[in-house]
Amino acid sequence: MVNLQTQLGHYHFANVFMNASGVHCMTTQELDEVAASGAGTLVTKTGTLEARAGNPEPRFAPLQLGTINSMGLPNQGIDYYLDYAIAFQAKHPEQPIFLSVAGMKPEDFPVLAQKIEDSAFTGLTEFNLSCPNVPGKPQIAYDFDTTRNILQAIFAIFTKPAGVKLPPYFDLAQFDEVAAILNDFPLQFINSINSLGNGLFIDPATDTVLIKPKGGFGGIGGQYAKPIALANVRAFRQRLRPEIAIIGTGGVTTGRDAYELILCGASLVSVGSILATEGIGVFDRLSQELTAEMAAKGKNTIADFQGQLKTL
Ligand code: RRO
Repeated sequence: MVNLQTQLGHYHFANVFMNASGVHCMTTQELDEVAASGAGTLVTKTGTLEARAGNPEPRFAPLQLGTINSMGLPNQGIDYYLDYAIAFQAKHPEQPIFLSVAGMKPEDFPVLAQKIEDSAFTGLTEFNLSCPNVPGKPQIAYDFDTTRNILQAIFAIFTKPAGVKLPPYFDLAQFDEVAAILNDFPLQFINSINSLGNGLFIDPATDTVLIKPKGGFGGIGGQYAKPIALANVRAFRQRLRPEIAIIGTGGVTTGRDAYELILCGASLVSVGSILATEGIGVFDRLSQELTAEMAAKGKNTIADFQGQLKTL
């Protein structure tokens, strides 16, 4: 019998699938809908110290093979998501969830960390180092010195299970350098990858861009991202300490896509674009498809094939 159970550190999940932060997780209603779906866990929209309205609309568009977004970190603020997570864990002690947070400046990260440290939250915290869409704010994790400094500031005070959301990298030297930084900290996980930052799509009928912020530049997700996601998960699995688990994110549209991310080393699989375009029923479809793929390959558990990509 195939089962989709997985674990990350000492946390157990009934199913490998979850939403990607940003999709279907802005409000308590959306979060409750993910919780009630076929997903194994959920993550909140990335919360900042203060609530934010985000960028002007239109700021999201579906594409033929994915999505483009420049939301600009709209969110209800850390207190809203922390309150939700603490209330959720009281109701569902067996279902650990993820809280995503980000600073608008490096000094915000230890403030966020202290708030979570001092709270009753017992789940996992994802520090988002890779938002591509706030005008004037570069993606933190492309700046390796700042990344190290932020992790130092976080782990000087933070003792709860934590991970980082990373942008896609494209050069093997970058994987070496980033993994060396990450291996110096007591991370439970990384989440790889965020959207492909600053892509551009043009409407052929009108010769205009599809979204308003930043002249049309936005993060690309969906099938465009899958090969990059596979490579990032694989490259980090080969370089990170084995205790640092990987949440694989990027382009998962079918159960086979999830199977491939797990082959590359993912312990959990999150879905963004396909959740945004297909809706909450996607979790049941993906679970059925992954179960069928595993059965066809003679794999009963995630551990039976996790990280076991074959090379030539
Ligand atoms: O809100 C966003 O514009 C956004 C964020 Br914080 C992120 O991490 N990734 C993304 O594609 N959009």
